[in-house]
Parts: sequence; C-alpha cells; structure tokens
Amino acid sequence: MHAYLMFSRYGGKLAEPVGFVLTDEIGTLVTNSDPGVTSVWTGYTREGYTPATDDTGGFWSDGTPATVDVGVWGHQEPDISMGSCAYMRLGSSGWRWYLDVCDRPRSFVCEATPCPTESFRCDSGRCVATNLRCNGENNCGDNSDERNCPSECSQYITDLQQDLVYPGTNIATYANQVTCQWVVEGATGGRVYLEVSGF
Ligand SMILES: [Ca+2]
Repeated sequence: MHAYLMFSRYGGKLAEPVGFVLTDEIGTLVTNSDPGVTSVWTGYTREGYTPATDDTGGFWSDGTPATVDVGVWGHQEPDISMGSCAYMRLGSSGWRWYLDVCDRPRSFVCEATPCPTESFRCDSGRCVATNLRCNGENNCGDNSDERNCPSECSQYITDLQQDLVYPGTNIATYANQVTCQWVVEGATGGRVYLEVSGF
C-alpha cells in the first residue's frame, strides 16, 4: 500500500499484471534485474473499493477502475479473501498473481516512473513543475496541466447523483475570453440535462 500511495501521489504507475503473458514478462524483467526477488507488489488494489453490483472490482495504481478478472490465471484465482493488494510470486509454474494484505514489505515493479517531488505528470507522461499547473498556460503540450483546475473554468464532472450548479461556491469566476472545456461523465444510458442561464 505504501508503494501504491507513493506512486499515485507522484503520478507514477505500478505494473498491471493483465493476463498470463504480460505477467510472465514482468516477472522475467524482475528476475533478470534482481535474481533474488521472488515476489513483488504490482498495481492492483481493492483498498477503498465499495462493491456495487459485483465483488471483483478494484483500482490500478493510477486510480482507474480495474477488476481481478483481467489477470486471473487459474480457476477461482486470485482469492480476494487473502487481501486487497496484488503481488506476483514466482512458483514452480512461473510467475502468478495473488492478493495479500497490503502492508507487507515487498519490492514493487513500476511501468511509469513517478515525477520528482514538486512536479506534476502530464497525460503524455511528461513531468512539469507543480507551479506550472493551472497557471493559464499550456506547459504540458497537451493542455493536461490546465484541466480540472479549481480556479479555472475547465471542469471534469462525474458526480451526477444530484443537481449541480456551476459556477457554484467551489468554482471561482473566470476571466473573459478564456477557453473552457467541461467534461461531464455519467452512467451509461443516463442523460445529462444542461441549462445555460447566462454569460
Ligand atoms: Ca500550465
């Protein structure tokens, strides 16, 4: 869990053991870099997950939804009663994916390098200084440093359980002639009712 939190805080990503082939290749990389390592944390966790319609969900280390189904190797694996964090272990039949309690000390394997302290990871993977985020300039090149800024007009809205009014108390008045991009994401099949009352 410490690895998971550290990576998500700095925009890194622990390896995703999606399927037999990828998991085995990750395991080979680990073994080649340090032959003494026979188990490593990977990027899947169920910590903080609230089962809704099924009980197989969780998250990758970048916060995106995942499911234990994607990396299952054998019948009824992995056993989700064993813990909430995923690790890979080298056994007689190669590397396999298991779940364990999250606080055990263990090496970990990443597929995206975390950005240094005081920097922000762009969607493109590039790192820019934290103080360039939400400064009104496109420093990332893909504008990802200017999205979801509390004081800017661009917003990513997912909580559609209730009526939302923008600008509300949580969004500042923005300057004239700025380009705003609002992304509204709701449940599949749902409808978004948008009303513009004035500019
Ligand atoms: Ca910027």
